[in-house]
Amino acid sequence: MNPQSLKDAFRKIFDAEPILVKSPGRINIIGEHTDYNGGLVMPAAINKAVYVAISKRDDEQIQLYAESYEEKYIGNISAVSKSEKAWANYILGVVHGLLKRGFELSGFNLYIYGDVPLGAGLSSSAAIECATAFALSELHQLTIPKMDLALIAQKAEHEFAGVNCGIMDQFASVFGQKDYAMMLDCESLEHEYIPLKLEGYKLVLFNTNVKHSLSESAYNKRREQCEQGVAWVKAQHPEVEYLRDVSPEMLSEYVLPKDAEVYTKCSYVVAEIARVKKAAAALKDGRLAELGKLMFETHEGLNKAYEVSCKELDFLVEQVKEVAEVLGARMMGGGFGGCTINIVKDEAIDELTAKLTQLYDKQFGLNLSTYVVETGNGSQVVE
Ligand code: GAF
Repeated sequence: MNPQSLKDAFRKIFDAEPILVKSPGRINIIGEHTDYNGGLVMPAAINKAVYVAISKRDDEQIQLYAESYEEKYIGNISAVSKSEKAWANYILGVVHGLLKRGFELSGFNLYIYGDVPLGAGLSSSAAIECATAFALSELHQLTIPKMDLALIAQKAEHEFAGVNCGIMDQFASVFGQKDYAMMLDCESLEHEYIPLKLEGYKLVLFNTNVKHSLSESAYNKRREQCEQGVAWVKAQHPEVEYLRDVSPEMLSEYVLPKDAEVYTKCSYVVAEIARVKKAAAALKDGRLAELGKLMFETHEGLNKAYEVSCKELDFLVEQVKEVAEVLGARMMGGGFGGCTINIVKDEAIDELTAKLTQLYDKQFGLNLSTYVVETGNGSQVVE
């Protein structure tokens, strides 16, 4: 849907003139499950986004319309609480967060549409939250700093969607820049834009089109395991706040004797943070083969140690391991489904896609979707 037809659709439903904003989905090149450990991540925003058209109302009502579900939600600004409609919760969580921070909001009409594939690990939920936060800020001229928009959006995910996520997805959605990846320090929130120069290669996503039900509970459990590991180290080293402050030696000394599983999970995170540093240097120097190798290592860690992969993702990574034109591949995002991210030589993309599609269908009887990544800009007003 183009911006004009989106605005038309809004006018038809709400009989009012909207402001239109958008906020993109994201990829992550490397740095998985490190964000909530105060570690490093390297995401980029993509050119698929969630669009929010919005206008003020004269009353206190909140009227939401989701294009993809053809469904309406009606509530009131003075009594914002969780809804049975999962899609509405991402929006309501943001409204709740803004009110809690003392921002005054009027009633509003909101129309939501997006082309970020759902459940594909491309952060459609963060894109909804960030688009909503940005739209409400623009509508009420709140001039909320960008980082606060991302933090409010993250809080909405915690409180209204029940996932104790880190800041990576919301950060990427708000701060993305076309042709750049970002290396974000999730403790200090300092970040650096790194040109995504892939010289003859492209980032390709293969979407398993599965999302195993484990994903949310396992995500929260992993976070708890990491926090447990930190608590054991902290008892001896009070200065330690996150796993990013912990060394492999500390894990062997204080965590391994307590719980081998927690040790394995924490060790993956500590190793992954070190890999992001190496990957950033490799990307800056154009050493793509090295970057690719690190991505394969990340997958190995996510599969064997962190245990957030699944057979479909493993299959797709395994199939490209010996393909010379693929420099690296790994599962991307929280896990248990969604996409793999691959660095693939331009000329090889079509043939590889055809081959993998066939193999994936044969193995699982499932359709494989492919996206050749194009990066995009973060939250913005659309004229
Ligand atoms: C999900 C979460 F939302 C992110 O915060 C991040 O932890 C990611 O999984 C794993 O790296 O996308």
